[in-house]
Amino acid sequence: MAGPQSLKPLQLKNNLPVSELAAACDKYPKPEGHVYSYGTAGFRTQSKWLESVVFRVGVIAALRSKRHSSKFIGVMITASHNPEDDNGVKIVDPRGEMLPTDWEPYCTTIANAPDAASFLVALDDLCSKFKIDVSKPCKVIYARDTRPSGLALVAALQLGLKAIGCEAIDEGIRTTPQLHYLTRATNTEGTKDDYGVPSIPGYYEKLANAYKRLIRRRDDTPLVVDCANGVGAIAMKELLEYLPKDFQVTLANTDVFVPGVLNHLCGADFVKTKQELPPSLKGVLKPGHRGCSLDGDADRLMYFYLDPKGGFHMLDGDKIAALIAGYFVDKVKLCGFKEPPRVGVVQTAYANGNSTKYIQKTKGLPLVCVSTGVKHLHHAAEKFGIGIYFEANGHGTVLFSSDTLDTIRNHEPQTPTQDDNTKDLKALVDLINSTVGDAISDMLLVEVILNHLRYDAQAWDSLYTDLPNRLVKVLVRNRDEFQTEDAERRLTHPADLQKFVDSQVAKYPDGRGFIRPSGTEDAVRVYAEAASRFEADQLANYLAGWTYDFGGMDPASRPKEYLR
Ligand code: 16G
Ligand code: MG
Repeated sequence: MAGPQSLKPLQLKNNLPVSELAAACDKYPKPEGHVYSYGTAGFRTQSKWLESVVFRVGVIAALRSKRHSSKFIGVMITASHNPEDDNGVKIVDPRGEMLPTDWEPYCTTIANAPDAASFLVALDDLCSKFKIDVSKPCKVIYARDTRPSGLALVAALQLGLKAIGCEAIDEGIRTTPQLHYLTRATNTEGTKDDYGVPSIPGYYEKLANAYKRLIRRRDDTPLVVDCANGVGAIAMKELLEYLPKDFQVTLANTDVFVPGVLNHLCGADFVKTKQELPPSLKGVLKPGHRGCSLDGDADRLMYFYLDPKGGFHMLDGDKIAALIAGYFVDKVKLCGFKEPPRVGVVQTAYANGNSTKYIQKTKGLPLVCVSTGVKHLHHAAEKFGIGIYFEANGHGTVLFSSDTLDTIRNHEPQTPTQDDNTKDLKALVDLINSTVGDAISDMLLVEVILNHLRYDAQAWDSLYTDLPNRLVKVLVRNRDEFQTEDAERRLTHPADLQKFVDSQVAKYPDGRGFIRPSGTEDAVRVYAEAASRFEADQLANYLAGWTYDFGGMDPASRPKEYLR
């Protein structure tokens, strides 16, 4: 271990508090042989491997704050929908966005530095590369989800912040989107971009007041919310104190501090991957009710309902995007703007083919497809006046450009209809958490739209019919051997595998398929859709079988459901 003494010969270019950082680093030694990577969801792995990483993230976040004129940087400790024993950490930028990609490799290098000396050298490189003035003050705001490992990780984070002399606000147990909100609201307080009162009551009041301005007479159809036994349960209970008493809701899976139940057989990821009702909702969700599931950190949302025969129907991120997009395009028309903001939609390759068709052909909206991961969707959505982005897995939100916000603010309606709709649009801006996908804000938005359109779940579902699809996770020797282009819709390597995909897909009516390396797991994902359930499954299994073999795995151990 490198103690402060052994650091004497280090020649650093930046005036970092070397001895404080080195002493603190030695308290959280990096586990030998473990390799970390700052990916789509920050650092994420089993919680027992994370203390050294979270300590170092504290220091990086502080440096990012120095880089950003001492604005608050957010740090969220969560592993979202992953198992309870996992945890993770990610950095949130001043306006609530994700950390820019050019910092990611530096985070990875810093996390993997084997000892204090190399940790300091890596920090020094970061400071030089991004011209960080180390003498500036720094501020970090942080929160964690309900995972039991969160407390020890917070202690590691605090030591990192202390070692670099960072001012810090501990927000305790919060949803990921709440932390994004707090980061932006704290940084914009009292400015022309004021995002709201920078407190948790401020967050609930902003959402609840906007909801009250929007909602017309409510029908009596109850909503069942599956809180995944996670932090969303706490937030939902708190929010209900601010909502009108006639907001009929049943909260399910709210066992926040019972070990082992987080995301277990419930939550948005369970619903999306299994395409079935969480067993705990049997008998709770009745035909005609609406149900929705949050994930473990409440940034993803899935809706569903039972038909009169009890059949399960899922309304995923694509259905949510279609509902919101159709609603916004009509709303904007009704406001009577001289220069209406351009409404557009961003999806990924996973978007159901029929959702894409509905948005482009039926609603006539511009649509772009980008690589998986919120940062890609968010940036693409910023290019529209009103940019709606959703992943099929239920993560998404709506962004309003600053020009659009000015247009709405300065608009002078000429008729009572224009006036009503402009008021609605102003309230929608407040209802939506634009910093990041927010399951709770999205849920209120869906409830408002269904209320305005007088849709029940079935009417919403009938906007278009999902093409049957199948997602398969395939283990391979090395996922880096799989490289893609065209927003992950085509493989550049192995090129022969892409030729096979093309030849297979062509055989299926409405067939579509792609293969991409996962950004969060050591595996490759295979997606296929086709006109019938049987064909979608068959196409996915063919692609999986070939992926397995091209991935350097032993054909003799190929799972029997894969086809060749
Ligand atoms: C992360 C992403 C999510 C994406 C998923 C894909 C964020 C905040 N989350 O959870 O958007 O859908 O990764 O995982 O960006 P995969 O690369 O393993 O398929
Ligand atoms: Mg999540």
